[in-house]
Amino acid sequence: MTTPSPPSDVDVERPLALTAEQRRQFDEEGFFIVEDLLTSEEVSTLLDLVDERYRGFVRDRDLAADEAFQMRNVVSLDRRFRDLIDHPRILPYVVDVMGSNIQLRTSHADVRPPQPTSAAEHELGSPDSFFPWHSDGPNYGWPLVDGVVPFMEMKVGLYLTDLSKGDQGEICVVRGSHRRAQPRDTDGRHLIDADDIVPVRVKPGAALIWRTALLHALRPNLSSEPRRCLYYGYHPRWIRPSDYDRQTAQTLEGCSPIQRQLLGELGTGLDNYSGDDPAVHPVSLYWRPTDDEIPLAGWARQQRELLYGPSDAGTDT
Ligand SMILES: O=C(O)CCC(=O)C(=O)O
Repeated sequence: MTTPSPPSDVDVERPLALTAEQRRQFDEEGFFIVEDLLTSEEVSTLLDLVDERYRGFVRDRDLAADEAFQMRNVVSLDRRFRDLIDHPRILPYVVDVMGSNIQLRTSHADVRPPQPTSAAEHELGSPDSFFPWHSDGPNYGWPLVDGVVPFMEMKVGLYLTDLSKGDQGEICVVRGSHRRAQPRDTDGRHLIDADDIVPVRVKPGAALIWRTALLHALRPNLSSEPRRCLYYGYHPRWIRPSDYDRQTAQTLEGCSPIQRQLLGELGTGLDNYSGDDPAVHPVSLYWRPTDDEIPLAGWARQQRELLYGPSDAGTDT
């Protein structure tokens, strides 16, 4: 199979952050890892924040103290979660792989407290395990091309606890599964070559940049520490987000134009989604945005000029 083509506003020749090897891994294997993407101070702040919010949910929703819990749309819970959407060390990777006409599809914090050893009795990711193999997608599925999901979205996983030793609740991905049809046997078990399973064993502060079409599952957390991590998913603006329709005024308050874009608004702060002449010539600003509406495009161009000097190619919008 040939390497999937990137979206057209991805400038493969002049990346903002991606190395050639990361580009290859992302296309062929579906993921790459960036160690130490977050500083230890950032990790510690985010851990405190996740713990504080988790305690609140345990209290308000009467969760069992050892219950795994996923907090969704965390950008609306705290500015510090919100401000990760355009973190200066993350955004260049996101733009390199998805281009600039993008927005946030989802943001979540996942807490997985220690589990009993019985959690390891089921085969990794089997339908009867605590976290079966799946790839992310909407109900009724993505469109398929020759049985394969085209490139629709990516996620950044940010790991806040140690996952380097194994059986600490680490995510496992099936290398290259985004490029194949995903057959199952008659019991619904995914047919996976064990050699393709990659446990993401990393230290706190590492990031996983991955195509969500990859099959993924979790190892049990048999350590004594709850596993905490964050995921930020991005996709083109002409797809609908999963965590929100419109973010609240409170979440949008004080956002930069780029943050407004990433939160599903227009960078201008205006509400004219059908264009300026909707009665005669409606034009969706999801489809036909300008640089003002998607300020990420101009930002990307500026960053490339700083890195590579001026170009008249104009490839990023
Ligand atoms: O790492 C996790 O807890 C779950 C990750 C996952 O399934 C996802 O982000 O889609």
